[in-house]
Amino acid sequence: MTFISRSILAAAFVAAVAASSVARADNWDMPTPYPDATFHTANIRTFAQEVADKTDGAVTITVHSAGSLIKHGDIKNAVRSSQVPIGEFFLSTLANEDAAFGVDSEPFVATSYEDAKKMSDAQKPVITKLLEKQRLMPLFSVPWPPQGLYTNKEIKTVDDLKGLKFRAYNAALEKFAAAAGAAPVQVEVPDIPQAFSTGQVEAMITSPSTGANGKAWDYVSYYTPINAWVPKNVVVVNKAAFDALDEATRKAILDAAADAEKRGWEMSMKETDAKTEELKANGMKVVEPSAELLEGLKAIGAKMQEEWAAGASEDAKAIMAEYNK
Ligand code: PCA
Repeated sequence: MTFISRSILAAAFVAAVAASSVARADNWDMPTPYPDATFHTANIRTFAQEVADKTDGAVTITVHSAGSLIKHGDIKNAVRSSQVPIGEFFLSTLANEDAAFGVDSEPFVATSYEDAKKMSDAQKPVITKLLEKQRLMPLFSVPWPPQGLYTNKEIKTVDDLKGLKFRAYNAALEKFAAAAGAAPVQVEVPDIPQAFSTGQVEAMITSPSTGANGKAWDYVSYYTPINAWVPKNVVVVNKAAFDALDEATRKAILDAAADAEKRGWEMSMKETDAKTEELKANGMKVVEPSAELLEGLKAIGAKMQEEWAAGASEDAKAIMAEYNK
C-alpha cells in the first residue's frame, strides 16, 4: 500500500469516527397554526426548550406560530413529506381522512374534561396506528377548553341562530352550524378579528381562550358557554426524522412530550375560567344557555351522530364504543 493510499484511509477513518461520536445538532423548524398568546403555543415553546435541555442541544426546535411558515391546512402534509420534521394542527381537521380523527369534535358527545380524557385515551392507540401509515407519530395532544357560543344578541333558542354568518374551523362545526340554520364560513384563528370587522362573519363557536385572545368584545357582546365539545390539537413528528436520532435523544423527546401533554391539559383547564372571566371583565355578557337552546342543539348533535355512525370507519366506531363503555 502506498503512503498516499494509507493516509487517505487514515483520514477516512478519522472522519468516520468523528461522525459517529460527535452528535450532529439537528435544528427542527416547527410550524403551528395559532398565535403566540395561545396557551398551546406557549406550551409548545416550553416543550421546545425542554427538548433542547434534555438533548443537550442535539435537537433544537424553532417554533413558527400562527401559520407563519406553513398554513394550517398544509401542516400535516408538510410533516409527512419531510418538508418539516415536526408540526402542530387541529386533530379533527383530519376527519375527512378517517372519522377516527374527528370524534373529539362531534357535538355533545364528550363535553367535559373528564369526558375528553376518556375520549383521548380511546382515540390515542387508533390514531397512532392511522398516522403510522403516513410515517407520522403523534407526540402529544392537548384539548382546548369546552366550546361556547359568541353572538351579538342573546341566543335563547336554535331559531335565533338562523341566517347568521357563522365562523367555522372544521367539517363537523360547519355541519352543526348549517343544521342550526346558520351560514358557515371557514376562517383560521389569526384571521378572526378581520373576518368580524369586515362583516364576513357575525357569530362563532370556539373556546373562551380563542375568544379572549382575539378580543371578541370588539365585535360581539354575548358569550354562551354551551360546552358543546372539547377538541384537541396534536403535535406530530416525521417518523424518519425521529428514527434517525440516537436512542437517548429519542427518549429525551418522548419524555419532553409526555411532560407537555400533562402540562397542556392543566393549562387548558385553568384557561376555561380565567378566559371566561376575561370576557366578562371586558364587558361581554356571559349567559348560561337556556334549557330550550341546549335541547335544540343537542337534538342537532344526536342527528349528526346518526349520520356519523352510518359513514364512520370501523376504527372510528371502535373508539366510540370504547368511549361509551
Ligand atoms: N380554538 C381554535 C380551535 C378550537 C378553539 O378553541 C379555533 O377556534 O380555531
